[in-house]
Amino acid sequence: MKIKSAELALVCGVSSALPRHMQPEIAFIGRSNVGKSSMMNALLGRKSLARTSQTPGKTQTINYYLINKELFFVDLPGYGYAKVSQTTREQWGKMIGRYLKRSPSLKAVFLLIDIRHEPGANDREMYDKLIADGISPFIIATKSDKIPKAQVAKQVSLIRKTLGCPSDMQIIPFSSVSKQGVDEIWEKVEGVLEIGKNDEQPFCGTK
Ligand SMILES: Nc1nc2c(ncn2[C@@H]2O[C@H](COP(=O)(O)OP(=O)(O)O)[C@@H](O)[C@H]2O)c(=O)[nH]1
Ligand SMILES: [Mg+2]
Repeated sequence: MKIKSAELALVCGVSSALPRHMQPEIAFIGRSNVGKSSMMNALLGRKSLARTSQTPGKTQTINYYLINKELFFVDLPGYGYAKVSQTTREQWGKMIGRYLKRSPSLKAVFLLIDIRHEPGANDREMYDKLIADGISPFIIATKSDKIPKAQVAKQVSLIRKTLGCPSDMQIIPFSSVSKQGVDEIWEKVEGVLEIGKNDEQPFCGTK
């Protein structure tokens, strides 16, 4: 997809009502610091549309980026950041849960996992929650430039095994530095949009 425009169109707080619009939504979720903002910027070919940070746990809102006026990238708050209170963490959990259940235009979810590590309890919980909600996510193994190429397949297998993904669920190695995976992810997004085009009712392609 050629990016003609991309802008932060809406920011949704913990208690705000979820917006309703006609454009489909593609959501991105993952542990705080997993590389979500960097990935969105890499996908959009922008340096700093989605703010990246050295300080994890900064995004406490749901950010809607409108792309070419035709779809939204939805940046969900990063989970699993230790240095916030239990109450804040619960609020985030609820916010994410509410979004996943209620957003009528949600078409697909990308779940980001750091390729260097075995998925943690939070990642497994998120994966299980998505599956329980009837959403089969696309898994992105981020920061692939940080490990030797020869280890990529092994780490991908570890992610698959730890999360319990079915063998036909694709896990896409990605790096916002080398740009590995950018084309594959766009292919997935475009595929989902294509499937959704004929639906009267906005839906999640995998719901
Ligand atoms: N080497 C490398 N570093 C990355 C990559 N993606 C993100 N980072 C770094 O990881 C940190 C967190 O990235 P950010 O995109 O803000 O993560 P977010 O909290 O998930 O949105 C920043 O210091 C980024 O520069 C990547 O693909 N490769
Ligand atoms: Mg971020």
